[in-house]
Amino acid sequence: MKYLAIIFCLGSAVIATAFSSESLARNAESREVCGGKEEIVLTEVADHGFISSPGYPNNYPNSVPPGDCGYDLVVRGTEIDSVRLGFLQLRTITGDYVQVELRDNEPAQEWFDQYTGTFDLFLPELTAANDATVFLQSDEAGGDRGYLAAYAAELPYDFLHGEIEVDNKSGPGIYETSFTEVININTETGEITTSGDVNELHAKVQPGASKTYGFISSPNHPGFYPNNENIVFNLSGPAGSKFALRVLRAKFEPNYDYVIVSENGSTLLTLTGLRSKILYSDTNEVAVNFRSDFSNSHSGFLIAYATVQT
Ligand SMILES: *[C@@H]1O[C@H](CO)[C@@H](O)[C@H](O)[C@H]1NC(C)=O
Ligand SMILES: *[C@@H]1O[C@H](CO)[C@@H](O)[C@H](O)[C@H]1NC(C)=O
Ligand SMILES: *[C@@H]1O[C@H](CO)[C@@H](O)[C@H](O)[C@H]1NC(C)=O
Ligand SMILES: [Ca+2]
Ligand SMILES: [Ca+2]
Repeated sequence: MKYLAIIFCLGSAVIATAFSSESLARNAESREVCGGKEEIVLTEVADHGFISSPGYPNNYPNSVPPGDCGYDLVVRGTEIDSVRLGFLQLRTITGDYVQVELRDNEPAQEWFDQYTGTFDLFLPELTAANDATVFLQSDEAGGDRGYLAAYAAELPYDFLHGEIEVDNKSGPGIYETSFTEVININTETGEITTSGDVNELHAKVQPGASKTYGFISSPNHPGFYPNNENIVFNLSGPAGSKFALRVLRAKFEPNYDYVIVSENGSTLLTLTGLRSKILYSDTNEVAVNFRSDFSNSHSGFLIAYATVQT
């Protein structure tokens, strides 16, 4: 009786049919915590976002049963067939865990991983699969921040595997722009400003559900970026915080187009060609500089950023 009332409140046919009647009864308690797993469908027009444990960045609740506070990431595009998943923070304590399930078709394979502990600086690798399930389970006492993860559909095959064009440029790249666009992203106030065209800002920064995290990308991503770009994404967070940056996609003309991530004037990471990576800053200020020269472009980058309190 109790669980029927809760399903009625949710009004979601998808959640109701995802469980057999036995599992509904078993999960009735859990529905008071999260209401079951949420299905997230990735398509060509809705292909990236964030998932987190309940309450993140505050501590997750106690007594969350397995499978309740979770997400099923399902790819249903005509040109895309898998999802990339990258954690930006992952912290649980003994008795609690985050479970990650990855499934592939052709050949059919499944992987399960459970994470208990503090994974700052040692986050799991970026993974890709046809679909993914992520959920948190907790026991009756004690908790931590839980997790924040970014996901993005893998780009269509041609984008991923197509040759990176290298023309007969023999000298250094020529950067014909004198204008540097500075985009200031403040994760304390939530303010995002640009010295460039504010109407074009949405093509380079997409805030997440919280002001403390979001995505930055090359202009027009996953379309090809323009030549002669020079953009500095200036990320600043509250005193004492750090930034986690998760590179979900990166494809550039090698050597001539690139992203440099720096902190207080020192380079933390250079991205050119094709590469994926997670990194943490030491401080609350990070600059991400994207540059392209006068010719040849690619799909560019998609980076998830998050202010994390450790
Ligand atoms: C490649 O070289 C040819 C012959 O030297 C030249 O005509 C052409 O403009 C070059 N292409 C590029 C993109 O530099
Ligand atoms: C980057 O942001 C910080 C903090 O808001 C600010 O002090 C600094 O001037 C900004 N840098 C640029 C190049 O605008
Ligand atoms: C930034 O670099 C300067 C010069 O290298 C150094 O004196 C300063 O302590 C650094 N600041 C931080 C916050 O690391
Ligand atoms: Ca616990
Ligand atoms: Ca180029």
